[in-house]
Amino acid sequence: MLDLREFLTFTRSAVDEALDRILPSANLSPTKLHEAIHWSLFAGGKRIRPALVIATGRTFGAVDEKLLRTAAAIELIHTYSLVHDDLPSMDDDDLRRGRETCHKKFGEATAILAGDVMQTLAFKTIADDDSLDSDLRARLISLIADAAGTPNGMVSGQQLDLSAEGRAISIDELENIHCQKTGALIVASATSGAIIGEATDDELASVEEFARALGLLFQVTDDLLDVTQPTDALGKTAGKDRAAEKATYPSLCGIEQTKRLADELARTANYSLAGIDRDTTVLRGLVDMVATRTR
Ligand code: GRG
Repeated sequence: MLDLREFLTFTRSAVDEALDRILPSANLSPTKLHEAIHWSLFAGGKRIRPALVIATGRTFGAVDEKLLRTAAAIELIHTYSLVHDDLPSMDDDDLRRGRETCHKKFGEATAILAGDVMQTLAFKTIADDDSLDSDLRARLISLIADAAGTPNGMVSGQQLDLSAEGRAISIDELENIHCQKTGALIVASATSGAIIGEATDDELASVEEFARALGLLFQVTDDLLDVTQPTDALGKTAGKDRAAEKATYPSLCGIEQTKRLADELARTANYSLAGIDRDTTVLRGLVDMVATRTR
């Protein structure tokens, strides 16, 4: 297995190449729409979800050729969710991935449409992926649609989050919001890779357990970064949660307790990998990277 930094450099450029092949050119009419999509996608996102698809797939012996389009499809869904999340009717943010948000640059209507295209293109990408047999494509589309939508996916998590604004919520409620809003797509990334790699049902159960802990760890570290890092380092507006009086792990249980929770989630994620009799070095590296990230 490659060293983690090499692995992340490779996945970033391979996924960017795949996205470039999948996307309509930015010069194609209507250019405003296509430019908005390119603006949002090629803006220096961390590409954690595609890295997870590829790392998990390789763990179970899948070749990159079979993983890359699904990895790119999940990045398309993730980026659409960020574009819509930044809209004035949702989080109303001006800065994303270190540059102007899509609606600030291209206007609100185009940002909505750019998000719509990224979502539909994601599912078309998997439907058209002739490196995978058709049953597998249908299984991936169903799995990813559940994770991106409702009743327990990203969109329902976003609705729960919006509905919780301005009122007190419990830790359990917060965990439920995050498992849906952020966790579901992270779990789908790992399980997609495992399914493409033909993992057994037992292995799949361990991957799900691993990714559930990783997804929550990702959100807990996001909450910590919001209060500990400046806007420049994050590439998005820092301190937004506090300004919006949003419930977060630090606001509900304090910074030190939140750090302990992050340690515990990292241990749970690594412990879940112990149930998989494969080389899980890169997956462990990803846990460490999420636990210690600074943006
Ligand atoms: C609008 C349908 C809809 C859903 C939005 C994901 C989401 C749901 C909202 C984002 C709000 C947010 C800041 C959540 C915290 C965790 C998170 C998803 C951070 C952004 O993901 P990164 O850090 O971003 O992987 P990059 O830019 O690196 O890809």
